[in-house]
Amino acid sequence: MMERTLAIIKPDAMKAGSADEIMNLIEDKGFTILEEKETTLSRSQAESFYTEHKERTFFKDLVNFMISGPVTLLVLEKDNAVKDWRDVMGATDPLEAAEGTVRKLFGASKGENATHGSDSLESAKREVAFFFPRL
Ligand code: 3AN
Repeated sequence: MMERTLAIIKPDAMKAGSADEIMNLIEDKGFTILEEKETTLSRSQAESFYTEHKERTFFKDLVNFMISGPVTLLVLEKDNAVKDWRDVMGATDPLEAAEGTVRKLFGASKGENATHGSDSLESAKREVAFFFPRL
């Protein structure tokens, strides 16, 4: 089924100058980049985007990291996009991510792990609408 998912190139990968390389990899894997927007998230935007994690111990660190610099928001489209983008990203912890995955290539730690991807079709719908209400 044709799906859309939200990807975020996080501040660590932006700072490292890896955004273009990551977008090339995304296209090489067969995704169409429907939307691309560089922005710096406000604290309230980051808190409401990650609201499902607000009871987790790392919530404050996560929000502080996500607002620490520019990010690139991407809407990706492809057959089976949600799961396929999670597979291309690799495990949350770059140390556990498979060879060739984005987090293995560009991530440093569980927090600074280069990219975000929606974890279900439902989340994808919410997350795409959160940043791109027109879609
Ligand atoms: P994923 O993004 O792979 O679905 P989750 O849902 O476990 O991972 O975590 C949500 C976000 O919180 C991730 N993007 C990750 O970078 C961050 N995170 C997870 N665990 C930690 C941690 N121990 N310390 C800091 N940030 C974390």
